[in-house]
Amino acid sequence: MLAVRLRRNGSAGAISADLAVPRSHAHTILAKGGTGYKRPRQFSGFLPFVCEVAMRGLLMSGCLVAAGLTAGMAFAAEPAPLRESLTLHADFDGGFDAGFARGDKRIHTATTLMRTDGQPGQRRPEVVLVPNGGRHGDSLRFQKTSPLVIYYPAARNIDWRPDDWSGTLSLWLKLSVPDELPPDYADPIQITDKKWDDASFFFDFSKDERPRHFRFGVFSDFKVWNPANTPWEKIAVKDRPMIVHENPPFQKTRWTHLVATWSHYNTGRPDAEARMYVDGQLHGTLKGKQTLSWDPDKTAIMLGIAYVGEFDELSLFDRALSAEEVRQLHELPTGVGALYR
Ligand SMILES: [Ca+2]
Repeated sequence: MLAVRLRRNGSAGAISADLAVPRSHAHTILAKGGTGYKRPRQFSGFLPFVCEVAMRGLLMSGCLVAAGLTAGMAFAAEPAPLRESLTLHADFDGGFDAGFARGDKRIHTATTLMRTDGQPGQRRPEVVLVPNGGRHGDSLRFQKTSPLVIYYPAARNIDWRPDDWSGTLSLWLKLSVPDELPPDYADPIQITDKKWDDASFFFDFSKDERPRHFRFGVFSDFKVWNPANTPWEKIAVKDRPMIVHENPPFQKTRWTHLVATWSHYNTGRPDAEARMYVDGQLHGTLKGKQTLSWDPDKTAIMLGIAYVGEFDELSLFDRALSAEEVRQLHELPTGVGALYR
């Protein structure tokens, strides 16, 4: 019969409580008044005193337990710090392997996009580190394209879940799109266990438009997003599962920050949502049910597919960061490495 409602007040995290009790007990408990607590009424005499003490002890115990439970729930609802949500970070400072990884931190190379012969090691000779050329520290430079594929295994490096899956992808690029980028589609990153249009995420550059569009593609299982098997060219642009930037700000002389978040994937519900942020600002949103069925052991975080340009600060998180957190990420003075070193 005791109801306790607790609130977190302000940034100091102070707890306040409203107590509601049956009217018959109202005379025996501490009640909120003014800036503190006071007893509104008291009985006189020994028996009422004993009853009051007993009741106060009981109610205070109940209040403390309820306060602890409710406060615990309130704090549990707070997002985890960025460092606790990080699942992978590759800064390319002095090496190709990730600096932080919940899974395998080693970069791998395969001879095809299907990666059936992938092995640890960086075996694309035209992919080099640029000392002190990065957004922070060194960077990765794709000097020309190659049929070889470099990637990080996705298992545990992305917190993929078969139900209610959320996450964040963050990276920085630097390039002159008209002067450097090859004429075909170019994917600085693509994450899938199959192919680009079947349970896949990617950032890519379109090939036909001028200026070339930069896009965050979100492709559910092929049979989910394209059950009629409609040819890609016949799908209207507005119906394609992508967030598109038609005039992206890439330059040869400055780094551009790209972030994608996704939330409530693999629920079967329509409240799933993806967002793309460019240089810390929300650029677009893609709403609607998404189902990406992965075999985590076959999924790969592939870098630089048909891409030429620079790349730095690859980060993945196990939840969808808020707009404010994306801004914080954008402004980290020495990069994501400072979160865990
Ligand atoms: Ca770096």
